[in-house]
Amino acid sequence: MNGKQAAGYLAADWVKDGMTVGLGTGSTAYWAIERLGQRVAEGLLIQAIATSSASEELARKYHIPMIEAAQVDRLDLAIDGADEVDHELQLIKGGGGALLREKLVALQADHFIVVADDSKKVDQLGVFKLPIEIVPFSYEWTLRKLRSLYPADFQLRQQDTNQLYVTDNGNYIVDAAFGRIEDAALLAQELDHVTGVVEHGLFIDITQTLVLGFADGHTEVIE
Ligand code: ABF
Repeated sequence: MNGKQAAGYLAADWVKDGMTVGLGTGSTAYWAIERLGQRVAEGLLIQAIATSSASEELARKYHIPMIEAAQVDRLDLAIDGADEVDHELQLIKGGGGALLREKLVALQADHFIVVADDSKKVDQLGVFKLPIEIVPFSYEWTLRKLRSLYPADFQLRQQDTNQLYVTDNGNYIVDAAFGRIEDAALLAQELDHVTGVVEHGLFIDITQTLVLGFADGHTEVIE
């Protein structure tokens, strides 16, 4: 069992009968969904919403009962991966492009659990490029605005050489190379106020539990 699987499997144990659960995206959340599927087959009664079509498909494959996100007013628990996590459990997410739905799901959850292998743990956020979702309308203006505000390198994410990446919500992603983010909470607040920015991958004060998995299969729980 590798670190991602160990973390995903352990996090799935937090789920109890009767819960409404948010299912994350990525190769670590994958294992949590698989383990939940096994538990559902053993009789666990839950309902779930997913942060991406890939996770929804996986959950359906495991016969996890799925409901519409719009039918949910709160979630008991959500489990998702991360691209970076610091000592205060602040995160960069969105490498997979699903940050908007991931943040909506995380914010609705009474308990948000991040699953990651130990390579995601950092002293300071920012080596991983921060994904920023922007609306296509006047996107060049939004990009110029971001460049005028920060000395970081901002690149529109490409799907391939001729095509921009488009999110599940029909928006574009800008990947911002900050290097080191000195004050992630402040940057998050500032980005919240840039017109044209829909959402960004800084998840500040949202995580209650980090389940970290290591290559030898052992896990560490940080709260
Ligand atoms: C999602 O998947 C993201 O927010 C993050 O970009 C990514 C982490 O993926 P993995 O677990 O595959 O490293 O949770």
